[in-house]
Amino acid sequence: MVQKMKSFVFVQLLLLGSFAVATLAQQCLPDNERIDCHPDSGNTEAECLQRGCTYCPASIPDQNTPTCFFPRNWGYKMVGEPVNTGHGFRVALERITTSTVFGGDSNELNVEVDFQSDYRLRLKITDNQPRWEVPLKIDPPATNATNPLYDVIFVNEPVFSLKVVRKATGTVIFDSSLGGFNFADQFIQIGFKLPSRNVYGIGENEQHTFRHSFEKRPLFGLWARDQAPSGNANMYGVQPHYTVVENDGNTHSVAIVNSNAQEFEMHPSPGIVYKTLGGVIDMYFFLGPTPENTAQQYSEAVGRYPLPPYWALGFQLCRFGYNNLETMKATVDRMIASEIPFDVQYGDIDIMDGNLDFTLGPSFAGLNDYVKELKTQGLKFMTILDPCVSAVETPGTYRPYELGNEMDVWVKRADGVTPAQGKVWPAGACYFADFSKNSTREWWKILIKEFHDNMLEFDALWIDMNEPANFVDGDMEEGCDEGNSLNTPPYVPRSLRGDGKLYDNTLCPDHVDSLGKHYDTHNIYGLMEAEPTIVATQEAVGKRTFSLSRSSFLGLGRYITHWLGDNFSNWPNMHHSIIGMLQFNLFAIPFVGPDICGHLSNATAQLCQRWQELGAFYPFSRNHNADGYIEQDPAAFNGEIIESTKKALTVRYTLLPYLYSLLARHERWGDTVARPLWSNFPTDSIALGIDRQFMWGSGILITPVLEEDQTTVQAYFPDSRFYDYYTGAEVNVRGNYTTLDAPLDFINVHIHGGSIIVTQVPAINTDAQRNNPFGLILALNDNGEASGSYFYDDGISFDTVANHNYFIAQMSASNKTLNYVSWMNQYPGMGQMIVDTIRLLGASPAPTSITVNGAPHSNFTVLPSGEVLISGLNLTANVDFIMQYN
Ligand code: MIG
Repeated sequence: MVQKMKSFVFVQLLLLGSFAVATLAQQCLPDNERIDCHPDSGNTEAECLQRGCTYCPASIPDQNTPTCFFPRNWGYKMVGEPVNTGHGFRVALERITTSTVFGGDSNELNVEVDFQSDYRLRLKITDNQPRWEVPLKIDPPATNATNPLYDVIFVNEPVFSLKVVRKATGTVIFDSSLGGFNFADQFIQIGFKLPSRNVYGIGENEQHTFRHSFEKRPLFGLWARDQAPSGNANMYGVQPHYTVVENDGNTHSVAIVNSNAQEFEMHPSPGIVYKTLGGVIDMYFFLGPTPENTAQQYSEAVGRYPLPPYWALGFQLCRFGYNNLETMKATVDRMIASEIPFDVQYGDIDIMDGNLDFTLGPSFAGLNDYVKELKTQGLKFMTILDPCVSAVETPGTYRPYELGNEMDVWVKRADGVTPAQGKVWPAGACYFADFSKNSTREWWKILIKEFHDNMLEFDALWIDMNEPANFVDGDMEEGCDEGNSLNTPPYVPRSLRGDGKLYDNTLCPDHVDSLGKHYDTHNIYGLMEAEPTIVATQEAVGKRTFSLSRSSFLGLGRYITHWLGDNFSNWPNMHHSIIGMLQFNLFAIPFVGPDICGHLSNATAQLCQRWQELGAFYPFSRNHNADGYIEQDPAAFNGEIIESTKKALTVRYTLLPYLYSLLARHERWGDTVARPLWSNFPTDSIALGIDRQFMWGSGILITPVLEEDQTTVQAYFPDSRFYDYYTGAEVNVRGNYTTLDAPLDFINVHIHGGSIIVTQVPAINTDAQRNNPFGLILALNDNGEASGSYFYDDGISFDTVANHNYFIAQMSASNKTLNYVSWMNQYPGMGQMIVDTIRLLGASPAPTSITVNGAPHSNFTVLPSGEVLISGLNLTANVDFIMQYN
């Protein structure tokens, strides 16, 4: 077919008869090797040739193959030989192409490859001129490079390119000979081939499959935007980071530290064509080789998410538009009455007076007393702040504005003096806080502290609208000056929403903050707000807390976490939420989840039922609704939905110490928490494509129903032992799909053989549950072995890890013996905790006698599934024990 099309095109061209066209036909590159040389509008043959590019129809129609593409010899050549720097190489480049795409090309470049450790490589390309570089904190690797997992190969024909090779396998994990390399003031592009089509990550966009498709060259634009999911539109955050599972299961990831407006094109070679409108090329490669090694190495560089308070793992409830305290109370009351496990209640901007930060409106008078009352019941309260502060209140009445003026905290217009005027939720103009400034951070801290001490004893704060979102384009009074190339760059990626305007629904690119131009700093606005917010909230609250941010950038997870932003109450969005959750785990922001039951539009009862079931397994589990839609807290629905929500959340609460341990592991080692099946089974080719199931750590597999009116679900089980969480029965399918029953009130959960999982007797909230007895699920693998560990602390003090105030148990089972060892025993409360039950799965034939520390223990039953349920152990949790089952 391909051959046929090619010759067809060729014959057509020859028939045209002109020499020029025949020459062109000879220069035609195969479709899969072309990189678009005319991504901007106007794409005639004449315009293409004028630009110095090649014009030629595609061989195969309808694949978004460019007809105007870069010739192979477009780019730069090395000047002299690469210089060994002792920790890598430096190469000088000079531009050999006289044509230009958008002008402003740099003629001389400097390429640095820095062998930072055996597993971490940095590639940086600059033009030796002062240019914007992201002030991102990158931590050094634990060890220097002594025997790197990679080689770097420089190529100079037909132009400069480089390859990164995985030494152990010879796999070329990066190869920029794909071409189309440009380095111009406002247009940098690098195209590179990838070693497989198993590519994940890149955000934030709505993605319909976790593994990327390369068909028709999908585009992902990155420019932080207040944008609910709509196709692959650019959304709230910017995460230029992708992970590749190579064809043999080795894994690597790459972060591109660039904060300008940018675009990833999934190129059919397979490869990526990366474009950015500024900054430099600064890429970090993490060589793994396992998926979890890769996540650990990436998070080591950009920072790991600190352990949240234990209560943050509980179920949380929010809505925009309770509108008054009575409605909020009625909602909480019915939650409590229905006995749905529940830890955190939120107040959104409707608790404010006229949507003004740091105020309480008259319809929420009495909220502070209510919050105090909630705390006596073990509940927590969280509220919200927006970054644009009303600038039009009566003088003397609004301290945030007046103190802000005094402390000079605002983002400025291009003159660097006048505050930029935005329009968001408050009635009139507002000024955007410039969080890159010390004075602003100080101001934010003062206000958060005063708000907490004088008005509302919140336990945590949530920051929204920090893309930053603006309801007008640019400055409310002036718009944006269209006469400069920051506001109207020569090229804006066509995948970005906003009709080619970077300032659509945000500030003007020529607005300024203390770091530079909004053109460069836009995408780190949320990151800049994150640190002062968590620092101030910790100081105000005086205990461990956590915070959510809508916008994100590389490294946000070092400070705070992210919820997936607005979504829709529909079935496809429920599926996509799994993809978003898995992505943010790859981005080192593991404590993540979407708005359960969907934010925008009315949730149906069945959708909300299924979503609450799935939602019990998001690391961050919060139901949140937008104003104007029907109530969707689980207790608002009928008894069946209440019951199934309760059931699913009871599983969550039973597994909370396991979830907490996974988060502790992330903080310490950088592992993912919710992860795709391929993280545990990277050589399983089916697992590589699965995004309707996911795992917690390596121990738990979750298989939700994601479609309406279905009471069965297709579940894939990798070639390993799995057990039904509820019955303990072993799954009788391996390395294959099977159909599972999934009645409306039920979510399938399975335990992976080889794991030892800690559980806890559940209660109505974590406050009531925290000291309940632990249990273990001991799920044997094919060799009759299993292992695991768990972490526990007081769940609320600062820095328990840094201060060594925690407990870790190491557990391993083999030869019909479980060894439970307290590996770290510095949490004083642990002596009051007990391990009371063990569910032994996969012991066959079933044991007839059980001993604990040599003494017979008769309190056990063999269930019909084969599970051995051992009860009444009453073992002090920080004392080592040995259990034998024969
Ligand atoms: O323009 O604070 O994504 O979670 O409820 C909407 C009101 C502003 C957007 C957030 C949403 C929140 C809402 N906010």
